[in-house]
Amino acid sequence: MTQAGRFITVEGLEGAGKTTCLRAIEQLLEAAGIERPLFTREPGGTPFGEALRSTLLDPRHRGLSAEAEALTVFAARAEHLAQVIHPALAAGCWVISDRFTDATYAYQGGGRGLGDDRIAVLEEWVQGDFAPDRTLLLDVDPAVGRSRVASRGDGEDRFEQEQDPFFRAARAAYARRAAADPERFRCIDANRTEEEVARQAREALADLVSGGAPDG
Ligand code: Z5A
Repeated sequence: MTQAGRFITVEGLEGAGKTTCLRAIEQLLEAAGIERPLFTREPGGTPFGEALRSTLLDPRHRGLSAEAEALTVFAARAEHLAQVIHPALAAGCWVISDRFTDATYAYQGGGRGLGDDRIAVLEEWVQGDFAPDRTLLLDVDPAVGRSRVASRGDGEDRFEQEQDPFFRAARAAYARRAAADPERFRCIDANRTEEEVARQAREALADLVSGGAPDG
């Protein structure tokens, strides 16, 4: 059997409910008979990327420059693309990534104030014109997202220690990305219940899934 692989990304602020959304996507793909989907994440997805992730999230690196952050996420991404994403798509698998390059535009571009231009240079260098087929943006009020994460009680990583202006700027940068590319983005109101977020996620992928079942 053959199937065309698709590259789906899920984005949003902390506590937006990406995990819930990924579960809904997994169930949707299974119900549609789409075999061997690959779930991965950024930063991470490879041993090298996971090591960089630990470093990036480590609160001891408080004050790391925006430039160093951007270069690190793209180093992890280059390896992720080469070792995981491109091979899986070439094998006909769907790849679903918890965050990708839009997160760099949001957090380093918006949150850290690096702007879009230098990120665009790195994006072109690392990805060429490769981009997700669909991006689900879980839009949540930063205060709502933060209170959900706080109730998990598992300690704060270096990003979770940031203050409201950082998250508001990241949210605004995500919104600009979505407005600039409505073909690729689907915006989900992530302030709603988990069930409602899952419903919106299924709806946002329905067209791709109906065209992506095995054809052999
Ligand atoms: N980062 C970056 O700066 N640049 C980049 O290029 C990339 C990443 C790729 C790690 O990402 C950090 O990396 C990230 C940006 C940076 N930091 N921040 N912020 P991450 O995705 O691993 O970290 P995260 O966003 O902090 O993940 P998270 O807190 O786990 O968020 P989530 O996956 O969206 O949330 P969740 O685990 O699904 O839900 C959190 C809790 O809320 C949980 O108890 C749920 O049961 C609850 N929840 C979820 N949905 C709902 C609803 N709808 N109602 C009520 N309660 C809910």
